[in-house]
Amino acid sequence: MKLNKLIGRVLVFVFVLGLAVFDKLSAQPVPGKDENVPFLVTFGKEGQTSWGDDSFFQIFFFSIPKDYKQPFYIRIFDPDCGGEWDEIEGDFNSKYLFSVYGGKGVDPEKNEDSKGLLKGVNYKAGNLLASRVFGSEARYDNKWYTFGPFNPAEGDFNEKWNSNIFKIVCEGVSGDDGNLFKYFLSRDPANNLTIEGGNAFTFKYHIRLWNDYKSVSHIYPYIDTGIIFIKQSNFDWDNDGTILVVSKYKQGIEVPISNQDDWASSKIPIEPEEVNSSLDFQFHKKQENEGGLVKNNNVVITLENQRGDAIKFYSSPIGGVPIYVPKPKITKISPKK
Ligand SMILES: [Ca+2]
Ligand SMILES: [Ca+2]
Ligand SMILES: [Ca+2]
Ligand SMILES: [Ca+2]
Repeated sequence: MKLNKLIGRVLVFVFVLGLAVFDKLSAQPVPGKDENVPFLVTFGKEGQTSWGDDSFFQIFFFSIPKDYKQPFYIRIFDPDCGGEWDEIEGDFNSKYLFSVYGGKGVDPEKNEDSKGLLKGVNYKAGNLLASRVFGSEARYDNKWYTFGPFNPAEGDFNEKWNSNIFKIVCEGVSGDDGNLFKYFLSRDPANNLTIEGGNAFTFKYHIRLWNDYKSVSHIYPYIDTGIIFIKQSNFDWDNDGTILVVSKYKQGIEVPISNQDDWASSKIPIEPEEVNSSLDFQFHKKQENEGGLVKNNNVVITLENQRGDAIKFYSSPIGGVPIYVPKPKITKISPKK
């Protein structure tokens, strides 16, 4: 091989490696960078479900690779409900309990109840590591609050992913207002510094959509071995735009959307080529010529497989953002005689 050709190949390799590392490093904001979701949202339990939260709590999991042994932190942006970002009903009079869990019972692959999808089950199994109640507090308005330090060994170890799993629950314990916030899994208490190979996931996403026409939000469910179809369910979509499902195999399947305070569900077939990769659910806002901007739209989405098991969506898509690859047209060649 000629030297300049070799150098070229090495440069390409370094570039690709760099991209892979960058992808890993961008995994800890929640919502994730590729998701382009402005905020998570949880309402106080005296709120109306018609404002876009069906259950008044939400759960997130963090996975930390086994070989990361330093202390880590879970940071919350705008944990208060008041001042900037949050959604007021009457006056700001709501309180939210954020609690962090580790230890046995947390890993949802071993404890179904931990997913927090079924009514009346204990979704708080595990050891309570930290908690705090936030109301309307100027001190934490438009600012970060830090939980930790936590020891990665305090998590619930998952062999398949070779990672320690932690969980954070946000519950609207009183009031009726909407708390908008974000998380960051950090190796520093005062700055957002990523942990290589770390990721975050949930089974039920409570989010705010953008207040503009052009921004598209995404979620990236991971399609594990054995999945042949998935059922999507979305809540209180306010008839806002379209949800498209894209993969390397799907150019864009439109799925039914809910309107006000109701659920819409549908089944989406999975092709063998889509197993062990992520799908891209794209949330396109209703446009000006389609009836105008739907403002402050809070929505919930869940996914399950053909057996009724909930499907994870990761803040950083496993295997990267899927891109549709058009299939080459096959021309039949008649066999030679
Ligand atoms: Ca605020
Ligand atoms: Ca209120
Ligand atoms: Ca907030
Ligand atoms: Ca809504």
